[in-house]
Amino acid sequence: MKTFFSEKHRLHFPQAELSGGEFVTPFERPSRAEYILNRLRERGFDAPVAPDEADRKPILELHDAGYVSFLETAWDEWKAAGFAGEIMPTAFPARRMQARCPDHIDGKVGYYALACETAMTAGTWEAALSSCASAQSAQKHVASGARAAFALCRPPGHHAAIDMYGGYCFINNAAVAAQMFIDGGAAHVAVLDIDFHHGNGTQDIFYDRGDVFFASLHGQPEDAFPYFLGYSDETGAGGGAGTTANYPMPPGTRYDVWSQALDDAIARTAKFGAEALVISLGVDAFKEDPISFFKLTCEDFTDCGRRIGTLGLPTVFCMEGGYAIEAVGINTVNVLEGFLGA
Ligand code: 5XA
Ligand code: ZN
Repeated sequence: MKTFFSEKHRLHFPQAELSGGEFVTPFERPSRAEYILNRLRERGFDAPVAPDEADRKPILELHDAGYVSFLETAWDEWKAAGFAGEIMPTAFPARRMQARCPDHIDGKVGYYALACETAMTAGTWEAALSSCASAQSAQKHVASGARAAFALCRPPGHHAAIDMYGGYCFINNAAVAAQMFIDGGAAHVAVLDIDFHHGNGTQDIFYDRGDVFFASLHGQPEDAFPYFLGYSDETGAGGGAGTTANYPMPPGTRYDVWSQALDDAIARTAKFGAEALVISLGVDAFKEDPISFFKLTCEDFTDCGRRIGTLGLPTVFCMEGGYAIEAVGINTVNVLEGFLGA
């Protein structure tokens, strides 16, 4: 399986994340990619390939143009406003307030952010674009006949909604890959999100569409970020009624329960008639992840990959979360190896 990866991910490395009332070094950090690359090498995968330049067309098919332009110019506007630090939101359009985009960059940041932990810096936009480029090149590789490809995306993407960033995500890489399958002629595509956190952005993007099935296995919103989406009664709307499936699970969930949800999502993907599959590949369901509460083991990730592989679909894996830094490479590659062995 080919890996697509851009060194430009390093351009995004905020110094601070707001976590538990403190500023800490972000959990989502460049060294995550190094651990994954090392493990791929150790396990004999081919050296990663740099992606083609990002194509903005599918990005703009899914994301609001004002949002994309905000991401592109935010850093310059922030500096021009005289701010010395990294970009962080301070005010949000909360209940009974106006959801109108202000002119001042401080207000714009709150308008487009869905959470506070994700800082932006000078290189964030370029890194986000390069991350999406990896997903796009992986999709093109699979659309040209490869069984599967791995996009080692950083920053990740599944929280990025039509017009909101947060949860370390700016452009929804997995959604863009799915859209490219549709643009290439597929009538039905599935996005299966196995990251610990609900893929609120992907759900937002495809919620009223009947051509993309979205399933997410995640920490229940009562207890886990992003808190305000991901309940089991969110099942799609309008033309997309019935094409969203949420599997929220409680603290302490182990693989026996988690894998039942996975099997159900897999069965529904097959029933949907998906012609291609995009996996939002987060490995933060791992038992030692520092910001999550599921209890999957390293071996469970291999079995998870094997079960996904039984679908026999052309598959693009897009990297999402996973912060148990020593194990992030092992668990990621275990999914890929399990898939290949299916
Ligand atoms: O999948 N999403 C993540 O891993 C980000 C969680 C951010 C929590 N503040
Ligand atoms: Zn996550």
